Amino acid sequence: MPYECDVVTLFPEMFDAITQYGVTGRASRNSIFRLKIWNPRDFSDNSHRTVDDSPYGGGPGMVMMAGPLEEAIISARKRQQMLGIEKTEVIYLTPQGRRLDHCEAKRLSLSPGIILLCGRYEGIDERVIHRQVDTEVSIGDYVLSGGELAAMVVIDSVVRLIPGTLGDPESATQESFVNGLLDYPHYTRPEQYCESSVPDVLLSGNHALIQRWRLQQALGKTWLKRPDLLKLKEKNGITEEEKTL
Ligand code: 6GU
Repeated sequence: MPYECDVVTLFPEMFDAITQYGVTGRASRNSIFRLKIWNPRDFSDNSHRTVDDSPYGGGPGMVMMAGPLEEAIISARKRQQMLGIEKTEVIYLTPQGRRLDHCEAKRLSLSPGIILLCGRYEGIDERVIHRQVDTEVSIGDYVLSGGELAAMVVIDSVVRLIPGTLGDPESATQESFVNGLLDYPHYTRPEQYCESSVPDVLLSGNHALIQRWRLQQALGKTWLKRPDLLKLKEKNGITEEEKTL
């Protein structure tokens, strides 16, 4: 069964970026995940398909109205229910949410499906959050013009963790953050490039030595660029696999 992603958005076409290209495009074609888009405009109560209105209390910009948004979410819930998914988590993309990290992506990848709610304008009517949203997720401390790019970041980070998405199943376990460290450096042909050569150990054919070198490199790079990650690693201890290196 595919991982079921229902997305509520005013800009359905933006999601072609994940269904048509690269790793997520292949995962979509191979039915590893399925994307179903719900446009709040289709749930508007007037012929102009209005979905926004001015904010109570005044102030700049517009706010997404509760009605069309909630109807779209309810339709998404019903679709997931029909597929046997009972209590689908509804996630609102907002800079006020908890920051997305590998752990959260992993957690979401273990559920059968999610509903992602993308806001536009100044935001959405607070009552939709109270009534329908389970989790608020941010992708970093900056403001985007809407939740769509953030939703695609969530989907990409989740889908690549689903078994079958990546060609080589090892690539998902070798990556940055999976072991709590940054990635090790990569090299390919040519062996000599502008006076710079590939580290000898990678040409040695000694797999144990290569694994050990890669762990050293990952540790060094993490220490230099992201020492905060090492603090976490200290707390969690080294893995059984790392002990063998
Ligand atoms: Cl999830 N949404 C929006 N609109 N802006 C953001 C964000 C999300 N995360 C960081 N900035």
